Amino acid sequence: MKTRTAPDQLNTQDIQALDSAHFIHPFTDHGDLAKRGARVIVRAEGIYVWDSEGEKMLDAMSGLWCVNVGYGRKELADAAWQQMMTLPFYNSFFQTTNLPAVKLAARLAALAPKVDGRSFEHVFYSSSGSESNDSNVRMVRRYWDLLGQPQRKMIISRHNAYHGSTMAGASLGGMSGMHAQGDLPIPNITHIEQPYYFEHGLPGESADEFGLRAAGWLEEKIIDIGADKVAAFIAEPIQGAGGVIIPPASYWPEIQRIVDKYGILLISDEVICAFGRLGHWFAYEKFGYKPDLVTFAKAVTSGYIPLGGVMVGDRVAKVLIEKGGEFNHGYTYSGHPVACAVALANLDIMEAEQLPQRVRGEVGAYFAKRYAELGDHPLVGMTESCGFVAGLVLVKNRQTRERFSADEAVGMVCRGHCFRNGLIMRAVGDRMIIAPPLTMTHADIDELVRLIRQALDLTLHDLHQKGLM
Ligand code: PXG
Repeated sequence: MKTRTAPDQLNTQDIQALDSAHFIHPFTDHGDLAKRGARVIVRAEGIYVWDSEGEKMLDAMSGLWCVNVGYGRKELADAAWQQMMTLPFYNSFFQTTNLPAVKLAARLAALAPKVDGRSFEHVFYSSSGSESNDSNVRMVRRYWDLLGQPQRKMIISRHNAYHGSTMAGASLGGMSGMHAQGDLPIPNITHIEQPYYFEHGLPGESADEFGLRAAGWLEEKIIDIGADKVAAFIAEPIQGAGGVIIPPASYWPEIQRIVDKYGILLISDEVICAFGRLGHWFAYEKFGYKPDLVTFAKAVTSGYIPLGGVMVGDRVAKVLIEKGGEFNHGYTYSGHPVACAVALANLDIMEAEQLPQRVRGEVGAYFAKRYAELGDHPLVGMTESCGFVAGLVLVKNRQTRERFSADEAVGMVCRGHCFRNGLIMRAVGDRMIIAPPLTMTHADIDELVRLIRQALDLTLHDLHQKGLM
């Protein structure tokens, strides 16, 4: 029987039943969820979230790679409230604009570092990373059309990349499971292999040798397709959803050499990596490359309200603006005043607390050192981190690097132990990954590492019991 009770009077089972009856979740097997019942998250403060049973969990994933300033920031709620009372919404289609959108665009332009005189003076707004990457496809195609090279249509991406879940986003992404369900990729998108040294490095090959070889796959693909047909290369600085795949130092400079050589556009998808996550406002600065377009979302508002967009570099902006006339593309919420006001308040916090500097400095170094200590655990094949993202590989045998098979689902076993013991950590196959809030103190980092080690111990015990080790 359906009852209409105030939500705060519902108990966990009631909420789970309603959830199961009415809410289709993203990336979820609903048959399985119905059996288990969803975990109901009810509140959050700092680096912790609480569920409806009162369990407290350290959120080492910052929500979903986005709550960079941590939870409970009153300044962000105040900014939203004030903007809603002043101008909750107005569109920016018909030669109108609004103050928060203008201020934010100018602020982002000032934060984006110039490389070799190339700068980012323009911003195109959306409400998510997926939409932003759809906009990238539109902008890239328009750019080449306007330059009289409409045959330059092909966008090259990488296997195991994540660029979103819309038709173009999922096509740009390299997730085979997503392609299989939607007749994807859409035409004119192709993929090369990812720069994952642990998986694709050859015996005796150094990480830097591998990085050059992996970048070389781009050049091979360009030659294969014909350089005059290639529009752009898109990549995450570090692959996030793919499992925190950190490319060797030699990779990005070689990619830059290749895109320059063939004149193709470079799109840096920084939905995860921007806004301090790697110790810089934008991640291309960390790796020293020169993108033409930069995708952002998530931490631009620390996830408090949806906002995304594209930083449009001079090369593309000049053509779109000077030659383009009307660009037939945009969203109702492009430049949403409340989202932009929250983003401005979020950037204020990041600047006042010097969060990128913290991550790049002593706190980041402490995080890297403590995280690396997990590498001595009998289940861990290797650890790696960069700024405030980190991953480790669970292996059967540290000496031989023997991996678990996919059906042993070792990551999910470990993730289960994390949840039950007050830690939110993400599993991607046999990789366990984290992206904690940038506000973590030394004590928080100690607690995080203690909880991870505890989950690893419990996983090891579990595997022994099941005879899998
Ligand atoms: N690009 C990148 C690099 C991302 O990480 C998107 C685009 C799409 O953003 P939206 O806002 O449309 O979701 C993302 C999103 C995971 C996970 O399981 C990661 C993302 C989204 C959902 C799950 O790690 N990243």
